[in-house]
Amino acid sequence: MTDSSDLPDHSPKRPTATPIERPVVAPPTALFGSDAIAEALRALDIPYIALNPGASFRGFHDSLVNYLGNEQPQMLLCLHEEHAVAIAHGYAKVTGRPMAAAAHSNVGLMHATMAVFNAWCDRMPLLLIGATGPFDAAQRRPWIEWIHTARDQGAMLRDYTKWDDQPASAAAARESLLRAAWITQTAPKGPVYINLDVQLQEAPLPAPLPPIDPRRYMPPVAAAASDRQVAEVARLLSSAQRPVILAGRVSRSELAWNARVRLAQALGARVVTDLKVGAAFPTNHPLHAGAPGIYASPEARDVIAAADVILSLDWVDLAGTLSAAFGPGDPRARVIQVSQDHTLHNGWSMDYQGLPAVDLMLAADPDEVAIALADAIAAPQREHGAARPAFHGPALDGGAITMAHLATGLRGAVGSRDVSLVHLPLGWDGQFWDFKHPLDFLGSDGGGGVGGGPGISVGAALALKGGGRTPVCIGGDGDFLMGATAIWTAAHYRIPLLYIVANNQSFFNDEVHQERVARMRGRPVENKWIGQRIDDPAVDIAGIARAQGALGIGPVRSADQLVDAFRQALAHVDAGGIAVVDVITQPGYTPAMVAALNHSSGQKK
Ligand SMILES: Cc1ncc(C[n+]2csc(CCOP(=O)(O)OP(=O)(O)O)c2C)c(N)n1
Ligand SMILES: [Mg+2]
Repeated sequence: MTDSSDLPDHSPKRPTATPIERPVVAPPTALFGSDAIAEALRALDIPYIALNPGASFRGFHDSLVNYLGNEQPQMLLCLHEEHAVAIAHGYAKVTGRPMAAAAHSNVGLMHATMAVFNAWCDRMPLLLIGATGPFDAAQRRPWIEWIHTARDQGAMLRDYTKWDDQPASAAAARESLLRAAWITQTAPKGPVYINLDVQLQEAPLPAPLPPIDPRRYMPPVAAAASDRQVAEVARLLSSAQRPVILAGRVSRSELAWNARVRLAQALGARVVTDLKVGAAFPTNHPLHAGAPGIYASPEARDVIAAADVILSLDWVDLAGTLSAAFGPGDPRARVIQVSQDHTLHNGWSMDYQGLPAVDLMLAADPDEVAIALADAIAAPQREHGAARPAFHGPALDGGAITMAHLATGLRGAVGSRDVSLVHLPLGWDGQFWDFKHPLDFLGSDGGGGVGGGPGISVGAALALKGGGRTPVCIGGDGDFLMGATAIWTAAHYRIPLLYIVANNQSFFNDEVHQERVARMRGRPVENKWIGQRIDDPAVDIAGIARAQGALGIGPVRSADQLVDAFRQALAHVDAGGIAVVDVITQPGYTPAMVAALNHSSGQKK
């Protein structure tokens, strides 16, 4: 059996950014080191390379334009390296496949790092190409190539990449790219980094590289559980009284989605899902417990606490969720974990979370295991009542806008069209919007790095382009303002996207924290906004959008204007554009979110 990327592909057809930026002519033969490197990228079927330019990869840049003709991969110019990586991250969230990104020697890479961390924590593939001034010091141009040469650039991101390399010849660079492409796509997926010496890129090729077939260097890695393990888990689950499935990091495959539904229905298992990762189970299904959240809802916690057997399909933070449900000490239920994530854990990043109690561990792909279990447990599908009714939103009157109004207005404007929510704000409540398909929601930024939202949304929109789904981002104002210039890349390459800013005019998450501290210390809560509020002057978010060639609408201040504003924006998106709608939104989080933020460090579990 193979990795989930080999499951039948239900993702939209490979999209293309609008073909602009066509070079005049392309020469026929590979003459330089970077020509061979660019050729290897093409052979690896890398569709795009998002970048901000730099002299350290000017040879490679030339090869992409003048040797490959800026096609396959096509360059996507970005205004910040963080966006280049975030775009690749968003693209991978939809397709499960890597795009390339390139970052200039050390300073560009420094800009890129937070986005690499986000992709790492989200376990998304990414082929990051960097460059360095000549490693041979005798060849360095004065000053600039000295400041842009660092002993070990890979060290900057070695702790949150799967692998990195600094090859010393064109032949070695090609091998390095093949290895990188294989590693990044092999589960658990994650970013890889290759650093290209400027001299290696610019040196003439001594001789053409012998042709190779890259497919022979991408062996699928067996990721299925053994028949014996599947039988054992099937037996445990079938004899459980109150089985619960925690559907975590799974792929966008429809086949695996349907298998999870079959499995839950055959077992009568309750299912919990999570807003940190993409949609994993129909949220309106009668077996789905509570609404998905960044933290488990009270209903989800109750269902978990009552379970006798728990099947975790690579659930993010299994230990934290179990302790939130069962309290301190060992969980009462038997716990089955399906995950290969431990193979990535290292001593630097604690994104591996707490150590969960696990009675049975399948180091296997969660999609493969769900399919195998659904096939093994051939019990008749039980009746489970009617689907949960859709969210009944508040009246869209002339009053101030809450997140519930925003969701209701969006629902009114999109009607029955297929929408992918590519990013959601911290104040979102999972009950606002049902997920009925793996592409209905793509999960969060992974690493909690604010500013990732715009780039991730643009990358996801790129991958969804031409696939019949409308990409919609709803993001915080703080997140938008940190990453706002990613909008230009979408405008420039005609990537359709509806971007709604839930503008509470604050880094509100941290107002909640200041309130908590004030209460703990008996100090005035009224001061919580200081150093948090983004006002006086209020930022003209629609203006920032317009200034980059997007349609900018707003600020929208009353709920009765929402549907019209969103309809106007959608018309622009349907015509191939990016629209940004600034919605002045009342601050507020779900009770589960507030409780989690107020759980102070050092507090007993
Ligand atoms: C790069 C980065 N800087 C700071 C933070 C701390 N932080 C977490 S949430 C948040 C506020 C984000 O603001 P916004 O997107 O407007 O969402 P809101 O909190 O208002 O719901 C901040 C500053 C972070 N997570 N990442
Ligand atoms: Mg905010």
